[in-house]
Amino acid sequence: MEKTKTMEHQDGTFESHLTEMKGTDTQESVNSSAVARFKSIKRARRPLSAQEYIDGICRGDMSILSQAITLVESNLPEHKQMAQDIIQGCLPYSGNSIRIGITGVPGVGKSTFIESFGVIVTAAGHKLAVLAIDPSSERTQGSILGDKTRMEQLSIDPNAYIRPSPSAGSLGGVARKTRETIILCEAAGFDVIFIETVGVGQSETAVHSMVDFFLLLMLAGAGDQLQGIKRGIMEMADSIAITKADGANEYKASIARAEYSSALQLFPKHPSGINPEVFVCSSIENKGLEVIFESIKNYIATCKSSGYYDEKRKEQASYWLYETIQEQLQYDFFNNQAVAQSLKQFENDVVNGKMTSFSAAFALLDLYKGNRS
Ligand SMILES: Nc1nc2c(ncn2[C@@H]2O[C@H](COP(=O)(O)OP(=O)(O)OP(=O)(O)O)[C@@H](O)[C@H]2O)c(=O)[nH]1
Ligand SMILES: [Mg+2]
Repeated sequence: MEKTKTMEHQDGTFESHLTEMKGTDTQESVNSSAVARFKSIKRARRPLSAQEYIDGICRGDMSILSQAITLVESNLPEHKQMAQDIIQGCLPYSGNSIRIGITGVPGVGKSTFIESFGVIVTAAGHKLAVLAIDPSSERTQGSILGDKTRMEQLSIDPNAYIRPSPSAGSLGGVARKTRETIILCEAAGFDVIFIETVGVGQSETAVHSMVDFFLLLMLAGAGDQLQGIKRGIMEMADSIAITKADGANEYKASIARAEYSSALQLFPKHPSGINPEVFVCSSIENKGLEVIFESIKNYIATCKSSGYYDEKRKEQASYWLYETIQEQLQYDFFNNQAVAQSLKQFENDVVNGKMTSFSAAFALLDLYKGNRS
């Protein structure tokens, strides 16, 4: 464009090509027209109504879904009601997904597994949402956040949605928010949902109570104790997958598979009536992953026909009723002004032997009951 302007002078002569380049202008690092456009959009944006959120989610609008999840994660009282209205509106469109919990100690290969396994799931025509419950997220701002950039294929897959875990709050609170997020994702059309958690013993119960299938990832040859996996977590598992079964590790993985298979036989019978399987897989070499997905789908189909699937989802719904009551009561109690003002003093009295823990607890509870706002 610039070229034609400078080439022809007004008197009709042409400027030499050699003098054409007068040096380029320094490019602005910010595209100012784009900034102006975004600003105008921002100004134009009015808060959506609950119904607009619900409609947006149900037509699969990812931006509206993300905004609604942010409301679910918010602790602001004005967001809470809105979030509940949206969840309630989405509830009739939810429930139709395979919810898979994925757990394992740090370094077992969860993120790499989710990336490779996720690609298989979307290639099979599913829409996949990846959520996380991460008790360490207050420190790390949600490990999945960093992972999202590492999940190279999945993060650009139009059929996958990766949501970083909420970064603050009690485990109970974070878990409840994740459970509510599942409902929104299902209403948005996601039919497979992964919920990742670090298997260090706190969050597994919460994840187990919101999934249809609980997959425990294990390392070969590291020993149960080294892996910090408690027996209780193994009992919760619907299947175990030994990760990193490639190269020199392949043989060790097959030994571990045999060991875990026989260890599982000593466990109480699985409530579904289906014996947990032990798989070996390599996320890096993409080996053994399809068979895990097939097995999960078979498990779900069998549980649906036996009635166990519905029974478990009902149990989970009532579990979350009680969990939410407990979490909310605790939140109210500790955020009660009278309690907050006196708690430290009572604690000092308790640790200095001036009061028993019980009488201090009851005194604080009385304070709370008398000062409920
Ligand atoms: N050889 C091999 N290495 C793997 C495989 N999967 C993961 N790894 C490696 O194991 C290390 C840990 O993998 P991650 O996927 O980050 O493990 P993680 O469980 O998500 O770890 P945290 O996020 O810290 O809990 C990385 O260096 C991976 O490259 C595999 O299938 N084979
Ligand atoms: Mg990870």
